[in-house]
Amino acid sequence: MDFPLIAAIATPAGTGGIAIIRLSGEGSWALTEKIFQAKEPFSLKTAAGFRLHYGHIVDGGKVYDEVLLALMKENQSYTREEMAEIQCHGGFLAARRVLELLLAHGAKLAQPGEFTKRAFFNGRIDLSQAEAVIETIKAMDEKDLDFSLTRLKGDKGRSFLKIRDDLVALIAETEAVIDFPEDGLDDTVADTIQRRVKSLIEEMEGEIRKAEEGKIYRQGIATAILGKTNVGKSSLMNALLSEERAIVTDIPGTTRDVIEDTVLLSGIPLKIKDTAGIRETEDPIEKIGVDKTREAMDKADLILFVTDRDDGFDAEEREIMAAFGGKKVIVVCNKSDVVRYDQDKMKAAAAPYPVVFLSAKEKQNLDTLGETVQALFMAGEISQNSDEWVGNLRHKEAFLRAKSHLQEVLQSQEERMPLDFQVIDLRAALEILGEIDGVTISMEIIDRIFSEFCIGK
Ligand SMILES: Nc1nc2c(ncn2[C@@H]2O[C@H](COP(=O)(O)OP(=O)(O)OP(=O)(O)O)[C@@H](O)[C@H]2O)c(=O)[nH]1
Ligand SMILES: [Mg+2]
Repeated sequence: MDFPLIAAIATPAGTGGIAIIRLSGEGSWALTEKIFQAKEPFSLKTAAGFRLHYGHIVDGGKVYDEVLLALMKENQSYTREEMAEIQCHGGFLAARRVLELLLAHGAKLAQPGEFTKRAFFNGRIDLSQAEAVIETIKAMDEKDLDFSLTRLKGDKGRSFLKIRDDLVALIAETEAVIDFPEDGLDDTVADTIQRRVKSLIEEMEGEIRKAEEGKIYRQGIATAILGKTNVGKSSLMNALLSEERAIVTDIPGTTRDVIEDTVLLSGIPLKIKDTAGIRETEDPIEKIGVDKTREAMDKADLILFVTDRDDGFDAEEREIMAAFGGKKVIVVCNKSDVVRYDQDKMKAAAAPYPVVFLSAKEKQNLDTLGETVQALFMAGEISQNSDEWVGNLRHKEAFLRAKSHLQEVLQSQEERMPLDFQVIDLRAALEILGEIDGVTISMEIIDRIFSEFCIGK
């Protein structure tokens, strides 16, 4: 494809050692030749790719900056186009001036993500790799970074490729039965299709779960610590953070405002909110706090419900618990250093929620809480195998749609519809899987993906 010559500053604005300006497209080298004065004589004709050339950016006798110039040949660059990168002095002005000069000489300012988009259109990377570029840049957590880097390598994972291969094989075989009906659609054929579709559905569910787990590593689990006043919510927050973040006193109603921070518990990031203890109160400030607590509860993916009574929950607590709905909840029986819990009784009262007995003050048994979170949110596979490809939410959504087509196949079978109908759904599922690496995808989705990029990438 023929794209115009583009340029952009690839480093963030602000003070820094160097700033890098990128150029991509046919004519990149010729344009730099117009404004670059090399220290050592060099010619574009003989210049090697991937080498730095020292010199100055000069135009009309005016020196713009002292720079290093890197040249990359077509097919040997990030975009697969001819590229140049100019390393000039950091800070806002130097790079800005050089960029403006390039624009004055005919380069177009690059859109966000345009370099990576070209790498995609020019066939160097697939769509899932392009997404991995942005996810690598945005990664906030080691594990998240590992996932993105695996995807960036283009390694889609054996599981994904196997699903696709199995589906292709199934389509081919089903179509063969349609083309040679003399072989007949007997029950064994139907059974085979059913068995294979079911196993494909299972494998897709595995991918969906992994993508969800990936989201947890990307964004953290939104967690709210809830409970009555004085049960030790702020103490639990502090224990998890290993710092005295929230004020702890023996006066009920100490916490008035929601305090938020992020902790890693058994390697899982939690975005924790410590909240005001829930109770009926006439104090207007505390009332606002309690309202905020309810809001935090609504937004949470995980609730840590703290209690310190050894004889089950009281009426007030049961009222709070009734509002949990379908959320994931762990009941934390705190102060286990002084409270003598009847563990079986507490577990029975808390059912169906799991119970952890711990002491926030003495920092006892916090690991068990981590293990319980892990059991609730992780299938346990990816946490052990960080090499595994983990798709993002767009991939998850694609697997969900593909899966629903496979369910249609089972439905058609049950209704004894002709095989042609089943093939239509199998093909639809395959087409949706193609969206994951961009083999079959609309411009609209491509634009949406690249709109998240920064300029210069
Ligand atoms: N012995 C013991 N005391 C604890 C433990 N956790 C908290 N406490 C004490 O319980 C009291 C209340 O603790 P906080 O952490 O302020 O309780 P809270 O739930 O945040 O209270 P409010 O913010 O008022 O709702 C303090 O005196 C803590 O020292 C624990 O594990 N063991
Ligand atoms: Mg508190």
